[in-house]
Amino acid sequence: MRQFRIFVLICAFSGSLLCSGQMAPPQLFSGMEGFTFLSDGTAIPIWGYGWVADGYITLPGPLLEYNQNDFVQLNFTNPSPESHTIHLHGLDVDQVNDGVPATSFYVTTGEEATYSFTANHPGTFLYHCHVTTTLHLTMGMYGMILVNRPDMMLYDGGPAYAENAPILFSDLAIETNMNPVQSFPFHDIRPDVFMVNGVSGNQLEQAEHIITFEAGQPIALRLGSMAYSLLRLDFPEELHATCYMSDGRPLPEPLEVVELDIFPGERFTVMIEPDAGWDGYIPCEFWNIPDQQFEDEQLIRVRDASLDVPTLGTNDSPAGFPNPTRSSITWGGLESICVFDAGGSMVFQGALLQGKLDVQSWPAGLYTAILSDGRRSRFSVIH
Ligand SMILES: [Cu+2]
Repeated sequence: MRQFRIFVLICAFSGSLLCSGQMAPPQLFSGMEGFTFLSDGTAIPIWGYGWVADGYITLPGPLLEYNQNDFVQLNFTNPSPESHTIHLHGLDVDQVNDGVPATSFYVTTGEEATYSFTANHPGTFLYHCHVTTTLHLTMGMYGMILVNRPDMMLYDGGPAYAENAPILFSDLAIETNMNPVQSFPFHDIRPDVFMVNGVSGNQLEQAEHIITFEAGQPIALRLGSMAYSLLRLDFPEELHATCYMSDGRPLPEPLEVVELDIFPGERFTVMIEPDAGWDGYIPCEFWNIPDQQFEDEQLIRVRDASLDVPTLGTNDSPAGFPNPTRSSITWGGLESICVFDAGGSMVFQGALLQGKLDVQSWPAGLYTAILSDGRRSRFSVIH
């Protein structure tokens, strides 16, 4: 009887391991059939990374977060028609796990791979595909990596923060994304879309892109650039901005910052502790590097969470009806969408007739609709 009880306990324990996901760690995939929407609603083709469990790619790719000293096994699968890699930009990894194909390996179509490393240093890092790099970058194959400390200090002996705000700058050239045929020298691209966390213009006024704070609670801005442009940030004095880290290492001395230049591939950690009641913007200028010309400005809004201010959009994903469906699904008030199947392939892009999408001839399965304002809605087709 005693032995039987022990056996039951072991089963219950291993069951909880399975349930907590430890037996199946999250897996990234690469896709070449994605879309992103510009602030004017134009759909632009992208390539990129996404979680296998989600089934769609995003711009930028998913934020990867680890704790200092984690032994990371980043699982990656490539169902797309071309080879890709994950270059772990700025992390201290060995050569074979670095994702530079000539010195490590390509992940070819249909292959799976695992990148392994120990996250020794807390800080802000990046990842991107390193295959025909300029082309795969401008198509959208990049994301941010944060290595945090569980005690919420930036680094051993550093200041404590209440929250991370990941901010990834990037840009793209519409012509290249519309017709992605070949790589090109870095200085030859002339981007015409300038983005913060994958969006621009009034998309940055959506609730999910506004940095909210509680008075007295410092926020760690995790700044990184995958842009071809030079970034020039202006920190209003009410933010009390101090730079503590550069490229994943502490600065010898913290620096109060008013203006900060960020070159391609650089990362900075800037702490802000805004004045109570503040609601304003961090202006971010994009400058063309070869000819030193001003290109564009994006505004990151920072707002006291206690202010009752209306904002554009929400994180709420509108539910289609009926769901699951056999014949059609309707979203009230929507005009156009992109839909992806569970394998990450785009199966529909275009206008809806009175919010209605006919799915009668579609294979049964789980689908993700991406709405023109960037929100997502999932539904199932059954037969
Ligand atoms: Cu690639």
